[in-house]
Amino acid sequence: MRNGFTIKLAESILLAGLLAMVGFILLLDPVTARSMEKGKQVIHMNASNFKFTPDNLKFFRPGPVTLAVENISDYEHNFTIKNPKGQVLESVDLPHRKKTTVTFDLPEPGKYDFYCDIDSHARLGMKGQIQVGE
Ligand SMILES: [Cu+2]
Repeated sequence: MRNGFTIKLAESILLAGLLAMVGFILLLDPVTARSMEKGKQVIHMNASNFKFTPDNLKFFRPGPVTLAVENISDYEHNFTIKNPKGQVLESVDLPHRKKTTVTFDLPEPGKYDFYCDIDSHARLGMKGQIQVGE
């Protein structure tokens, strides 16, 4: 009876620890956690003056990505992404106070730079990177 209780208690503590760990990982890095889901990957991103949030995304493998980019500022912005060779993959304007959905393929492992192509916004910090693979 006493031993059974002790084992049950140890199991409960172990389980609680595991759940806490999983919760912590999800809290710590929601983007990476979400990228582990199968199928279509939809990531929410904010565009403001002069920053994308998040500005750094990682995916384990190549594939299609859908970004829901919300321009939370009162100014026009743009989302342009280049492939690892520096060629423009996709470029969409982001009307102010609106959410714009953009879908593109990340065909190969590597680093994909994205930025706002309006005036000097990228130089002011409106840029980021998507990494595919290790
Ligand atoms: Cu901009």
